[in-house]
Amino acid sequence: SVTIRRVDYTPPAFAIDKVELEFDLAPLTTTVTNRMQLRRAPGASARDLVLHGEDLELVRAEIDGKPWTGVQVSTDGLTVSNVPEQPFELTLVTTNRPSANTSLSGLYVSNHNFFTQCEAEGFRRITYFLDRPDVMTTYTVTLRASRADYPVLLSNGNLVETGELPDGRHFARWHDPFPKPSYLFALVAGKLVAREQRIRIRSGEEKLLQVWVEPHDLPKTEYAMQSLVHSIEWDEERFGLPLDLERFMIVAVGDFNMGAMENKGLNIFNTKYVLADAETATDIDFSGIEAVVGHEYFHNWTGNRVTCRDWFQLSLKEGLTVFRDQEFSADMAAAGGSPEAAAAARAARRIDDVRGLRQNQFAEDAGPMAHPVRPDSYVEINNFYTMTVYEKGAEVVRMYQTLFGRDGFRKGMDLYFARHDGQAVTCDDFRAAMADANQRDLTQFERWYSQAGTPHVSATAQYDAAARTFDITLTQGYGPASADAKATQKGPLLIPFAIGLVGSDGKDLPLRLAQDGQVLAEPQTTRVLELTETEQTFRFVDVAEEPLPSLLRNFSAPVIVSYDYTDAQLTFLFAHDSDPFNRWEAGQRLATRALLSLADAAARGDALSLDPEIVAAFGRVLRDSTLAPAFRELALTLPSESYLAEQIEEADPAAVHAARLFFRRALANGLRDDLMAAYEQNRVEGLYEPSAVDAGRRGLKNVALSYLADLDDPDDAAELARAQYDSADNMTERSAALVTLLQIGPSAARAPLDDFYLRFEKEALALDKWFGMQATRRGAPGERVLDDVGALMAHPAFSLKNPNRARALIFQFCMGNAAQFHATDGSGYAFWAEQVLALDAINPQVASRLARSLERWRKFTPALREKMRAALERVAAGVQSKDVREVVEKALA
Ligand code: DPP
Ligand code: ZN
Repeated sequence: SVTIRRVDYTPPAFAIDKVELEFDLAPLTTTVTNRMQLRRAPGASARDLVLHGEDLELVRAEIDGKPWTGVQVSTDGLTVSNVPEQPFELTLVTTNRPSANTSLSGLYVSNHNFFTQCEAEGFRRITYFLDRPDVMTTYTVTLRASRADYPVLLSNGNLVETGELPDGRHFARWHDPFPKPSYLFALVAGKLVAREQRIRIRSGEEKLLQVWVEPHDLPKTEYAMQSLVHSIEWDEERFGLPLDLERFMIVAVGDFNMGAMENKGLNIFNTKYVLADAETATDIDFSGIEAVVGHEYFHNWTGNRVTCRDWFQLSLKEGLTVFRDQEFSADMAAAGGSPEAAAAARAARRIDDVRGLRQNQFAEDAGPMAHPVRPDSYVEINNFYTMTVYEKGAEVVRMYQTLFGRDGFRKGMDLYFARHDGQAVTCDDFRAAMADANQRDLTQFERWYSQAGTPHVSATAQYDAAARTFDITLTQGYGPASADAKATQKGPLLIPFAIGLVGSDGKDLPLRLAQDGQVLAEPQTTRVLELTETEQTFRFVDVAEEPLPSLLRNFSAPVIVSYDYTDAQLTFLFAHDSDPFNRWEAGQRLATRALLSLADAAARGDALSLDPEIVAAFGRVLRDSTLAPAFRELALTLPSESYLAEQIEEADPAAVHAARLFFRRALANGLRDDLMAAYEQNRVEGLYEPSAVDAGRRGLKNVALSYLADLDDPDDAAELARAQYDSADNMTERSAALVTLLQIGPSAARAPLDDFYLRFEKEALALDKWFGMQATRRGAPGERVLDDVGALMAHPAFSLKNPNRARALIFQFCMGNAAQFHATDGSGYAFWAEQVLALDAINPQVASRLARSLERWRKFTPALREKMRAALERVAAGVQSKDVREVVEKALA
């Protein structure tokens, strides 16, 4: 395999002034006529033009209207020899085979309609091109197809012409006035209908918004449209960024590798992030739609108007756009509530985002695929659409805002667009805009982009009662990491470290920071310290009593913090910290510590026991009706088994499972009445609404139900769950009830499971849930959930070719059911190897995601490790794609 390196970047030798594409669409063979106006880049002297291309048949090549014979086709492209010195027109006619394209990259067919997916390198599967993001040009696209089969013909930009053709065919011509890289090209053709809405933006211009779906799905598009309208308003309000095209389209497709794609003016979405109604979608689905609609819309500026110079800069658009969608979701959740409710809603979003980051990105950063936010090399770029590029990248962007405030961040954004609109740029350009707009030297901050691994900060504190000073010493470094990751770790980072000091009454003490003999600024209760050295001591003065430090408030940097808290101190912070993130964090620290010691005892075969003080601490939060239900739900949710396994040197998933189950049972038995009360008090009456407040209440109620199902006698819970299933008028309640019944046991769940299937037989997204909940079922001791998974693979509704379905069953089992996947007989790993190889032949991108579920194999007990290695070696021996090969070879290295 060929490794591509960032240091080898060279600018393109040719520029494309404009391109005209004509498509004669037919499922078996589609013909593409590509007419490009080309010129040598200034200073370039290459005689040959080298274009990217894959799986294409070349029919004809012409230069300036004359046949050109100097063309050489290879497996990855086309070389056109001795091209003219002066600007010239190159015409290439090629064919491709959409219905045979199971990779879902390039032009493909899904349910008889045509779709494209071009990011990162799919455009080269449509025509020969300079398929790299720094080649931007304007596109005019003509689509021709049978009118009966493909009444709707869409591409980027504005519709300029439509008309009839002989033989029942018709055409549509689209022009996109904005120069764009090829990865943002899109076309859609088929039997689709649109929900439409016209809006007026601040300039007074009217815009047409459309959400295109299959006809039977039209009633499920209301929420996506509403989310789009909110996104457009929000980006104008918060960042002054308007919608720049006459129309903006979203199209839903059931076969899609990713969540969605931000093609200019024609976003293509996985149905999962468009279609929703109360009956088929959960609160989590609704909030996913809002976030992803926002995300793709926000790319219109951060990604499309200003794009990436090369794929190493992917986080330039992804980290920034994830940060923007997180802020959007938080603002939406907070809208309309009291200040307290708004703060609670924001905190809940922050906790959710950080939990995902710590569970998945921290593990990635500690494993064989660890890479910096701006990677230095890759074999297959599709493998680098990662948690690090997206989620850690978003944290890096958030740190600018933490350092400079909202206004300073906005100034940096304004300067970024003033400098770079219409360009393909780098992460350094973004950092320079932030630095210059805020008159700040951000040289050291560059290390956040270039160093892999999760930074560790350890804190120690010293109170001097006589001098009334409190010293906090912060030391930064990295934990164990792969050799490649270690090699990137060159020096200390600039870490914005937010801190508060909590007094014995539970209230924040005023903070007066002393530096160089000076007391800085007015007292405040949270201060962002700037840690820049490997070790640094900060002194607070006039501290009236010995405080308890509240560290890294609101998770002000993507780091692991250690501090020697006692259980009693954590319990105190869990009850009092004014920073809601850290209040939640104190409970998580308390639980994690107990869970890890329980896992240790379980691994040794010792008896398990839990301090009643810990149960009491959770009980107090559960009962505290001044806390938002969404917060209480998050506080009651224990760290996942996979997160806990990451914290252990040599993980034993069975022991972790036993520990977590024991902890849950202890809470259930200790808090039975409180859980029952939480269940009763948080029933939501009236019409279903996916609001943050209602969702929080349902969430708390359902987490209470799930604990009640872990009582020694789960009969009451079974009865509640069954009644909830039967009376549910929305998917959140219905699916939560069914998951709880599955947790109690297969016999309790059998009838509702059958009912669910019959009810939603024709609803693909709901059926995904049906597969998923069976794959993640806990299973009784000695029971093999894998046997169910095997049987479900033979179900007529199962298909490996549909990524959502494969993810619902196979990924959910391998990534969401740790104890069963890591069964000591190795059956989970054998199943994994078989499915990775089967998917590899169909869809390498999907296969490669599944392949990653074994990359932390070295962290497990020796017996499991050996079985995992054998499975990895089996895949390495049989793999075809470079996608999967890169993952397994890095894992085994
Ligand atoms: N469509 C993917 C995203 O928006 C890749 N750009 O993140
Ligand atoms: Zn994105």
